[in-house]
Amino acid sequence: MAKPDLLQVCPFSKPVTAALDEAFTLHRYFEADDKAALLKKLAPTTRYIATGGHHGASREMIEALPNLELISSFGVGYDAVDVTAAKEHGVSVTNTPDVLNDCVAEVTLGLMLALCHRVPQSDAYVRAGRWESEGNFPLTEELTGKRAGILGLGRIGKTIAKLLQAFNMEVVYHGRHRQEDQPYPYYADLVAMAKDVDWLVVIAPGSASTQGIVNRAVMEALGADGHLVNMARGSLVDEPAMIELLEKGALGGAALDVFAAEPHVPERLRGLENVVLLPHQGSATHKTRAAMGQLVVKNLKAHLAGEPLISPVV
Ligand code: NAP
Ligand code: 8YV
Repeated sequence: MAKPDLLQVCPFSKPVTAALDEAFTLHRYFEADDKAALLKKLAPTTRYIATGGHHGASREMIEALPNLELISSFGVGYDAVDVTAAKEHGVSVTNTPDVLNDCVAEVTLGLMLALCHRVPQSDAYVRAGRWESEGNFPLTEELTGKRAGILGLGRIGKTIAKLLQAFNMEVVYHGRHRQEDQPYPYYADLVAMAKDVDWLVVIAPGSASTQGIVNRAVMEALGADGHLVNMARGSLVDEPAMIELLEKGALGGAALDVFAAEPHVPERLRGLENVVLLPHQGSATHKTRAAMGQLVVKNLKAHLAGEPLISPVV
């Protein structure tokens, strides 16, 4: 029997590609010179899309494939998939939750430690021979005993909270709902929380409701001694306001894994001393990316076998 067609929106690792290739006939959208022609050719038969968190699936793509049944997306954040269009057309969407919680939390702590202990700067100091020529590096801050506010106490937020507690940090959180089963104090108001914390850790999804949620008022409340950590999406933070506040010292520092227009990072931000910048590394380990890839494949194969989806979001 012929394998069903699958539109592959972006490249995947070799094992994921091989596993997809076993069960589907792959059509590589990212390699097609004439993308509209490829969609037209696939329209009568294609029920599956496999995509990535950065590439997603647009309304145009969804509507070009009238037989589409499932979009399997790599990454827990699926903000690049037009879920409104998917719902309208009865198309299911899956993501890759949970398997990346530990990795993203670990990278978050790494960024926070790097920012407060000025790890990139002190490493550069040693490499430049300045320890020997100029003496000891200036004293730094530490995490121990500080208060952290988590914006988005979900799967990853809770994992981060546990690690912060190992540093004797006090954890509080903001979300749309109070979570009665959680031991941490809840703030219904984000500005109020920002005023009360030393670190604001952003780990809520990119969505219409979170667009620009970390605005100027929030960052001013965090203040000159406060630190912003963005592990979520660039869309949650007013990036121009953040840069301006960091430049004039009205915001103490920022540890950033995500940006408004990735992979572009504004030159003014790259020039600052009070920031640590990562190229969206939250889940970027061999182990975690392999587990995410397996979940992309498992969801597709479950649907193919007529079994329930493993991690549906729509
Ligand atoms: P999750 O389990 O769905 O948790 C999301 C949390 O955000 C929930 O606690 C939710 O609480 C809160 N939230 C949602 N909308 C909100 C709003 N409008 N205002 C305030 N809080 C809101 O998600 P997760 O698995 O932890 O992942 C979170 C996000 O992290 C992903 O969507 C992705 O964008 C990002 N991420 C980034 C990386 C990276 O590499 N940097 C890796 C993985 C994930 P309420 O419902 O109570 O509001
Ligand atoms: C990935 C992420 O880098 O899972 C997410 O939401 O942001 C990261 O794990 C990305 O989605 C890969 O496409």
